[in-house]
Amino acid sequence: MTAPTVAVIMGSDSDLPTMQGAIDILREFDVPVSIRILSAHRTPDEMLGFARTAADTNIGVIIAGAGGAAHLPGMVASATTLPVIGVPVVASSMQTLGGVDALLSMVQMPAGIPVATVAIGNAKNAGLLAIRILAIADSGLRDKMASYQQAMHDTVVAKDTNIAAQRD
Ligand code: RP5
Repeated sequence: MTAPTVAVIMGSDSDLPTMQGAIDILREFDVPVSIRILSAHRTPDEMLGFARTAADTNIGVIIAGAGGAAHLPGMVASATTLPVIGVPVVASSMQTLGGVDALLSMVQMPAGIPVATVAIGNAKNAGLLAIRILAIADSGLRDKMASYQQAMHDTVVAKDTNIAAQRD
């Protein structure tokens, strides 16, 4: 069986610089990524077509980023059984409310249709959460995640040692 893919979808190519954070960390962990531009408002048929068939493909987790009236993650979640992680984007090409508009659109889902929403612009955490979900059934990925966390730990300890040397 081939390794599950994480689908990174976004409402516009203007979201790509933000969503790159998810793509980069997934590639760092050697997780296969498929990238799509699917707009809940501009290409609703394509978005629903994707969502309705995603669970029948090799996709294991969907990461969906959008800005403004960000309905993409919620609408996709309504038409799939796969876990959906939402990334609120600060839309670059329109007047926005600093991403709070997108955050509230994603996080205030009605009971029954969950979207696991990360912080505004924090696509990296969406990627890491997707990896943790896939790691439930993949011990190799679990080991990589443990190493990643250990490296972060060691970095902070080194910084603490360094700052202590300057302080004392
Ligand atoms: C949303 O509208 C997209 O996710 C994007 O963040 C925002 C603006 O899109 P563009 O006008 O830049 O294509 O649907």
